[in-house]
Amino acid sequence: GLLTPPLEGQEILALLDRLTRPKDNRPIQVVLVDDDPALSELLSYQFSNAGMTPTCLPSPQTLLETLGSVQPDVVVLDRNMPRWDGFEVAMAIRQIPQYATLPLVFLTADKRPDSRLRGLALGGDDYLHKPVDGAHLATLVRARALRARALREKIVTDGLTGLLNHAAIVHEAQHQVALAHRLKWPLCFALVDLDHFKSVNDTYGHQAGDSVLTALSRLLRQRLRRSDIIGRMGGEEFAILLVDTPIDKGLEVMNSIREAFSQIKHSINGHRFTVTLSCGVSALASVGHDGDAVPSLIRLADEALYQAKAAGRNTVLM
Ligand code: GH3
Ligand code: MG
Ligand code: MG
Ligand code: MG
Repeated sequence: GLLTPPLEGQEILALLDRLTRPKDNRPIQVVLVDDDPALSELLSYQFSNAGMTPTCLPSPQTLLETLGSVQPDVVVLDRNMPRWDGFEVAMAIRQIPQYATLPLVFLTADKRPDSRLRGLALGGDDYLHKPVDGAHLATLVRARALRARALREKIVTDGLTGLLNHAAIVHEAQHQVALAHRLKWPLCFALVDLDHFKSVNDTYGHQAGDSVLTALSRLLRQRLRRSDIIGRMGGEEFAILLVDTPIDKGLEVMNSIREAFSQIKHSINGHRFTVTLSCGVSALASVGHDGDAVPSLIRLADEALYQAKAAGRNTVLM
């Protein structure tokens, strides 16, 4: 927190843009690493013409930082660069778990068959020779990008509700905490747990229970802002990151959701019934700037949730 420099205006706008824009509409980001400036310029032009956003690096020196800031969909990598071997770069990238599924395309003048095999064995998804047909490369990059996005989407999504899964919400929480510190935004974390959900399953069946879970996920999506982040922690427990939200506002929002949910008449397999939820809310402001902010946020919200249950359920507490 204190060690990071304040953001410049442009940087803030870029962050806000990334936060608020629907993820699927993000143009495909291609990072091209090649020491040949003429080739980079040509390919860059072709990627742009195909509606993608290229970033060219003349050497892999700053590639890791670029991966972090650009979040590319595909990396196109030269093999022979002064002082660098593209194969070693690929190995280094593949050792980072977060980049295990990042498509890597080798584009090289090295036509030896054993080089091709090594490139593919090291985790390259394709091995193309120079000179390359621009339309071929652009089409291949787009297809790989879309497939990688679909895969990543699946990895972070809860199958029943379509919300973020546990790992993804914790990951997002870390990101949002860092952002909130830098932008000096308030941030709330809410844990929601359905009341007496076991008896819903026992009385009306597991399928009815599932449909209550999807009803809650729909309500959360309707009631929260697009910039808020919603996940299913597991079972009948949900987590929400209320971005740029002070605690009084967070309590108000969660209370209106609690109220609206309790009004829903579930009608499943001929049964009609209502279900309530309890909610615990914590605020970043009461956690401080140490590295353990996310576990603290979760623990405080969980304690508040426990109090809400003890207070008779159908309750929101901080
Ligand atoms: P409390 O008000 O104290 O939270 O009581 P509860 O019954 O909701 O809590 P408990 O932890 O005893 O039971 C949670 C139930 O949630 C048990 C489990 O069968 C059910 N559950 C968890 N995941 C799913 C799911 O994906 N689908 C369905 N239908 N039920 C689930
Ligand atoms: Mg080269
Ligand atoms: Mg529970
Ligand atoms: Mg419960």
